[in-house]
Amino acid sequence: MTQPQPSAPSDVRPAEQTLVILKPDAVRRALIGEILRRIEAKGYTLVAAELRSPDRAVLAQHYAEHEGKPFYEPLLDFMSSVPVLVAVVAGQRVVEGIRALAGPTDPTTAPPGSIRGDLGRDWGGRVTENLVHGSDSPASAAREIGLWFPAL
Ligand code: IDP
Ligand code: MG
Repeated sequence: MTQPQPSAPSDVRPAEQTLVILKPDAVRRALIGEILRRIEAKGYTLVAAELRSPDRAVLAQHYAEHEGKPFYEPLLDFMSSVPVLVAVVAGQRVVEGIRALAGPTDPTTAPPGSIRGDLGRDWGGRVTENLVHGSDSPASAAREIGLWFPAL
């Protein structure tokens, strides 16, 4: 009887990478382990992870698309309030996979089962605290990984 042959590496689509940030509320609430557990349980791979106290300049570049919005300055203040866990995560279609795991921006209405839906809520502040950042497209992922991990 013939055994099934293992797939040749050429049968596997190349892995994609995305930038994930566990934001100050995740760090403060000691949810780093729980959030990384969900990412690993989904099957994605950590390529890099580091606790960082980012410069305001890095945060300004990271959130450049939001410059001028009412929550922009509070967002930068919030993101520099406590060290954040910045990570590069890899896997096929990981950009959309991490966005799905995180759930939509508003934690009050984010579906149960998602990180924001299960673990987040409205705390009444000027910034929506929603625990986790994930790049919103492969192009954003490449830009953000280049910003946070220029050596990768
Ligand atoms: P995303 O993190 O789901 O991609 P974005 O629209 O890119 O959401 O916004 C970046 C971050 O800015 C959000 O995750 C949240 O922390 C904050 N934010 C977005 N919209 C608002 C708002 O209307 N009020 C307060 N904070 C906001
Ligand atoms: Mg975004």
